[in-house]
Amino acid sequence: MADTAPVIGIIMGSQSDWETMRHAADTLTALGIAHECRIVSAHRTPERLYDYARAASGRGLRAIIAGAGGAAHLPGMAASMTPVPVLGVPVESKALSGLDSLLSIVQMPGGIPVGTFAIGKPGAINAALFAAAMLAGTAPEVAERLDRWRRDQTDAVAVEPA
Ligand code: RP5
Repeated sequence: MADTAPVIGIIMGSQSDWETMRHAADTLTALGIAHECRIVSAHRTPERLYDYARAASGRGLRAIIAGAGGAAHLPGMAASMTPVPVLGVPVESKALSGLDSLLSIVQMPGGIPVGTFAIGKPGAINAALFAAAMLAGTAPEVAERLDRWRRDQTDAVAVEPA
């Protein structure tokens, strides 16, 4: 997979977001989907964000998973500069437990959509699964791996509590 061009970009506002966003990366790895991970901050590295978003479509990215916390403008800013669908993951913040991140990402004014997921690890996992589902329509091998992932999840649920 290392030799395959990434089709999903995972971006995050800070190194401190990696603890959350690595779950998106792990999920894509489990599904055999080529991806890349980058630290791209809307306010600390705005030119890096501009360059990343502007190049995304031409580089073949099919979705961008963007995680940020606090005044989390990364997903919306990225979405404003690319036609590639952006899936936003609100990272749990220290001050407000991620409610600030969630509202910053979900409350986009009409016109520039950002698909918004749950706060923290569940959101990172689900953003990756959603990206996989987006690819599955044109990639039968991804559809098959996603089906298997869901079957395995179902099989792992015990009938009785231990
Ligand atoms: C945001 O500020 C990042 O997405 C991160 O969640 C938050 C805190 O960043 P650090 O101060 O930990 O670098 O831009």
